[in-house]
Amino acid sequence: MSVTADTRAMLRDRAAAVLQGNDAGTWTKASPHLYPHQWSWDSAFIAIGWAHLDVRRAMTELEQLFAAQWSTGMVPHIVFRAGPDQPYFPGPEWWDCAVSPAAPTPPLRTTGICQPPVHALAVRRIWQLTPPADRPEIRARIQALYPGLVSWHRYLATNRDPEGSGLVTAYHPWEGTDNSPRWDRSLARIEVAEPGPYTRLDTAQIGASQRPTDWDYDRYLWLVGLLRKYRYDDAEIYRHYPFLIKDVFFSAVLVAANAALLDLADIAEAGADDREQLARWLERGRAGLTGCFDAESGLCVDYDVRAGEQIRLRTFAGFAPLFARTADGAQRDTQLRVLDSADFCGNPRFRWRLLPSTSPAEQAFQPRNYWRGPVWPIINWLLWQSLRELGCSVRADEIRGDSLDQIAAGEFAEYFEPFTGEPLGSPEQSWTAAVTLDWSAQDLSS
Ligand code: 2M8
Repeated sequence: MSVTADTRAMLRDRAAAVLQGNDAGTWTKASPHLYPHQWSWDSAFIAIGWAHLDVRRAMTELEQLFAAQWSTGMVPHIVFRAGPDQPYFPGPEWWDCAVSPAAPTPPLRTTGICQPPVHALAVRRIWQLTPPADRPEIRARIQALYPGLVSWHRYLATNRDPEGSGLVTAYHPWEGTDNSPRWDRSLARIEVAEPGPYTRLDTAQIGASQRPTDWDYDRYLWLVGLLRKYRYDDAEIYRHYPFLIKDVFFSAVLVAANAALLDLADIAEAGADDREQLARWLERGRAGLTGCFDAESGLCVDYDVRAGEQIRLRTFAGFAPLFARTADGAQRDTQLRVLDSADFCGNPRFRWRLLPSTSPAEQAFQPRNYWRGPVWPIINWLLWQSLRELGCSVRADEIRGDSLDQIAAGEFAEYFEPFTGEPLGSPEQSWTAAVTLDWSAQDLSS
């Protein structure tokens, strides 16, 4: 059953109200209670949502985030902005980023890791949505932000890829998809994991069965302790640290983001050097992903640098070639077939034909647990964007329609149970509202 145009317009208004409710003026809380600070990739999606309401506010969101950029170019995964009345664990004291000379100076306080670089995609969307009268101002603001975006991509293409493989090395499960089973074996290999006493705040708000386990948290926090010990220095981390993963999803987002920066190069009046470098990173990223494509499963596989082994699991990340808008037609067709197989969107028991975070065919699949099974709207938004750019507009539009139906039934949840569509995690999650605004605009304009 599909919702009517009126219901869609109401959904759009409710999505706008969620963003406005989480708006802190110049930045937006990722969600009202569970995530009260500014998160990196959340902010990028949020900026896309704001662009439908106010392009200036959308730019401000990203400018605030980039104000906390490290001197290495890294955009930190959290900028701690909420006051002590809105606690979050682990907070800035746990990260103690002042140990790094690259961290921004107080009062700015951040974490010392990063998340997928969706930001350039957001800037391109903002520009597309900018009304003619606002173009001079927004163009100037994009020009001012562009060098920061290039230096962010440079950080990922160099410090996070000293091998020059085209693949970004993730340092921590918190670099995007927290308790994905992709990390299970690598986390299990960590020998000591005694981070010291701590109290989780997340499970006081959300049922523990929908969140990472204490076993996971022990390892997450232990790894933060090691990063702190190495003073967040990439070379030191590469020498000693136990968790280094070539993350195909992160790498695919970087490919798409490099393409977006190239699309913006004229608007930003980028120099020839930047353009050449972006094109080189883009090609290197594509080649890197091709190198981890597994023809048998039709999926891309992550790689554990320390263990020297591939991570063979069926998760959404395996569709990295689609997320990177692969130029290889045969690879694209294989991926589209696997995407709609019973292992993913085509599972006959699914309520909607959407991409789950983990395949129901995996032993590790848990339909109500965070990144181990549920459907995430932002992942389906990235897939929708890619499919459109790859010319698969019919399938893309189905994903958009099903996603909107799911959100209409489930009220801007953080993630959804794939068989029942039950809303899970945090309610009023900003990025769910933001992608709803972007998807709804397609209805209202058609
Ligand atoms: C989730 O992660 C945070 C830690 O960063 C948490 O569980 O406390 C993830 O879904 C992450 O990707 C997301 O950016 C963040 C805020 O929505 O929540």
